[in-house]
Amino acid sequence: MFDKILIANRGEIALRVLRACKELGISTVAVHSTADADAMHVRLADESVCIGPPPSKDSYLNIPALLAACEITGADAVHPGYGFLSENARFAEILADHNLGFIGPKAEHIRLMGDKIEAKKTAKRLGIPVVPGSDGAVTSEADALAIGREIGFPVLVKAAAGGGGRGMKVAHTEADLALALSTAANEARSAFGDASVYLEKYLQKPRHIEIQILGDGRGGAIHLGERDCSLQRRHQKVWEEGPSPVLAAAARARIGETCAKAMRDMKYLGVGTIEFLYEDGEFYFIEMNTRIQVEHPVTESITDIDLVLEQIRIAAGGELPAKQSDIAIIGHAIECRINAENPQTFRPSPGRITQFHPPGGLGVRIDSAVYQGYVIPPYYDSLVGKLIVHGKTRGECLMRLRRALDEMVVDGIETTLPLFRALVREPDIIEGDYHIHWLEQYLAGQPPDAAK
Ligand code: MV4
Repeated sequence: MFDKILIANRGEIALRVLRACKELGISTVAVHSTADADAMHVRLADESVCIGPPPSKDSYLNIPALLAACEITGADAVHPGYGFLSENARFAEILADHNLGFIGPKAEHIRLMGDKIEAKKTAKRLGIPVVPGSDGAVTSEADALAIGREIGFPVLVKAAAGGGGRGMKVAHTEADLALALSTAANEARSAFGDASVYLEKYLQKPRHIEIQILGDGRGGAIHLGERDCSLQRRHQKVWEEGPSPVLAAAARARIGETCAKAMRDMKYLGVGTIEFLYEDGEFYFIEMNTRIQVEHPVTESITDIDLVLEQIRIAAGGELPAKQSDIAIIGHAIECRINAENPQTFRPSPGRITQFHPPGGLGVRIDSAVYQGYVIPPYYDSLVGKLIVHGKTRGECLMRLRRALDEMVVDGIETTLPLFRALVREPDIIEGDYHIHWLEQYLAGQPPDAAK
């Protein structure tokens, strides 16, 4: 096991990692920018090192400064959290070159899944269902037209180097295809320096359902069920829940086992998430994330497995926490991402939190690094905290969530709490009847399309 872990992150995820380290008896090193000197992760860690000025590229993304911090403190491993360097294959390799552990997957798997075309080819080869489309990049308009006719319109042109929805264009008919191709390629070139695009059948009203997996790097892997993350705004998840309101146990076992088998075949190491679009009872692979995700507490709540702690154990060469047959889905969990933003315009609202009262009670968890008097700096993401509620049933979970949201106080800044207080009272949300476009339609003041 590691003796001392450097946490290359900030905010609630830095605290989350710290908690797992404490339970494992591992010493912790916090790193921080000059803007984060008063941050909670700095206070709670055993040691801390200032690694640079506020901009992320000069601090939390500054690899030489992080290596120096490891050297100074004698840390023997780095936990990257999410975002920042968590999916940087080069960083994982550099750490290995310096005899430092990286708490994450093998560098080759990070690199593979970072390339959307290669990821899709790999998924297909491993038996994971993918969206019908081109085999790799499309190189001419004529090829694209032939593929479009084969899979049927509408089609979606996606950037190979994309992700997070950037560089995507829908072609509703054959007549739209040429413009969609050139626009997507141009956007991809300027955004990523890579103009390669590929084609997929456009799914009109799918849900976003992702499978959590855990691999030991030696050919053992299990799945921990799914999270439904369909409620998003501008490709930012807002509300995540598990199990999905639309997935039966048999369907979960089937897609879960397909994912676990694929991870066994590739000897995947650590935690990972396989993202799917789900429409008319079918799963279609879109991406794989090779990091711990923001919404991991949903899965922790319904499986009673500490994903961050297990991530650390596995990175140190340990065993998986359970056999697949020992994993059970217990009740229902919902996570709300509470951001420091105007609840209508979503404009960031940094500043001092004058009053802070987190809700409590049975089934209520808050993952947050803020405190009363804390000043949210303007340089980083606007997450104030995550409210995660668990119940025996979805109904009980919603009941507790409504109560917890009403009880929570965050004053001095604007937050998205009012949005969640409205959402938990929306009939479609109560029914679980939503899809990936539901939230944007709702926020635009349109009655959202029915899910089916
Ligand atoms: C799609 C799609 C429809 N059809 N692919 C958006 C981000 C990227 N990760 C995948 N995305 C999509 N891919 C096909 N073939 C619709 C989306 C999409 C989306 C996906 C998940 C969650 C929210 C979304 C919002 C808009 C579009």
